[in-house]
Amino acid sequence: MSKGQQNDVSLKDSLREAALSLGFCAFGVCAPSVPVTAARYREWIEQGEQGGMDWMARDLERRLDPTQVLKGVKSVISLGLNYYQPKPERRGEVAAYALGGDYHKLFNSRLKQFCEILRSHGGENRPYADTGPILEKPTAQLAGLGWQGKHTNLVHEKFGNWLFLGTVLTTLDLPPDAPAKDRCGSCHRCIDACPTGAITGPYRMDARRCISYLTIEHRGAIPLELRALVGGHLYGCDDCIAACPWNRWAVATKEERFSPRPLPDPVVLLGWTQEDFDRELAGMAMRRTKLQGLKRNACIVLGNTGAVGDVPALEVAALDEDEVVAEAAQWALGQIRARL
Ligand code: B12
Ligand code: SF4
Ligand code: SF4
Repeated sequence: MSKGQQNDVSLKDSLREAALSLGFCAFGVCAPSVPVTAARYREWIEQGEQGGMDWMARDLERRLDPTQVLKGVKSVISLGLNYYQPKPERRGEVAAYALGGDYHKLFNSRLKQFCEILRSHGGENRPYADTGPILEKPTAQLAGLGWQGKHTNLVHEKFGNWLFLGTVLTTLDLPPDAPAKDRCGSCHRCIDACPTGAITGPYRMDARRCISYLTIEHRGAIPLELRALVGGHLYGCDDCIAACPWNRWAVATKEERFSPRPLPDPVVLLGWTQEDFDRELAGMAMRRTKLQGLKRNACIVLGNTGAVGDVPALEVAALDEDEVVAEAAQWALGQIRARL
């Protein structure tokens, strides 16, 4: 090994230590190449499987090629943050990632600190977590953090399915890690666990059927034929990732910011004003669905799980000035009455 290579290795080791001391639990490096799955991404867009997430079809070449995002990029660093925690029992299930404070804030501030360290070594950097033009899962697989399971999410051998991912493009030249191997084998538990059939085959998912998409990203009415399948999910869905046997060694996160915050029953949410929403969900990722979306979701949950006690609040919601909420409430009333 030449002296230059040795320096790169020790720089990478010190960056790994810095990342771990900032609270990240996984670190890996890959070259800035177009992932081999890029063709699959194009296919996905061509088939319209992104639904209403139009931004996914924009700037496609840039999204698939890190060299178009940062001029002179030599390495891509992938980082993972553990968010596992047992879920509180409640009517109206909320995905684990959204139970506490918005992870984007914490992740971005950690990434900023990490980039300051990179800069002290002379690198120019671009940090991303979730919202940037980066395919974070294929990147993390290339950097050795884990593999994209049949549900398409990244699975880590130790932390299971409960990792947030972030990516830093850097002009520093770092030795790459070996890509992680797929360890799904003949398992198909995640596919079986999906209530809506959104995992249309191994490693393929149609976002238009996914409860996470329908309850968070989708604006307007939830398609009639999918409403009963949404079941008790109020915001997001963990069914496929929770079913994975690789979660067996998952350990609870130490991040206090992710601790579950109180959230009232869906029937109470129906009576919320905009002020209630702003006050109660301040700093939470759940705000993404907006008040209208949250009330719409609450109606679907009540339609699927509610009883006679929920009827008065739904009758008020059925007169809501928002058409989507009013229609969802009428649907829920019909479901409850049919059960009575
Ligand atoms: C859009 C998006 C969504 C969409 C679409 C989901 C999806 N699977 O892509 C919706 C809203 C549904 C969603 C839901 C969720 N999301 Co999301 N989402 C994203 C986002 C912004 C982009 C992902 C993307 O590019 N999708 C496009 C598809 C085509 O890409 P892909 O999944 O990589 O598909 C590849 C493979 O399927 C493969 N492939 C396809 N067909 C075939 C066939 C064969 C034979 C093979 C071998 C391969 C193959 O090629 C494709 C291209 O690379 C990322 C952040 C980011 N910038 O990456 C977060 C991200 C993926 N989401 C995340 C999370 C946590 C979730 C949820 C768990 C949240 C929840 N609990 O409700 C669910 C999980 C649902 C699921 N099963 O995927 C995390 C995942 C972390 C992890 N450990 O993997 C990310 C990385 C955000 C983050 N920074 O932490 N999400
Ligand atoms: S998040 Fe839920 S609906 Fe979406 S693919 Fe996974 S199990 Fe299916
Ligand atoms: S549940 Fe099974 S098939 Fe699905 S990601 Fe986990 S190991 Fe792979």
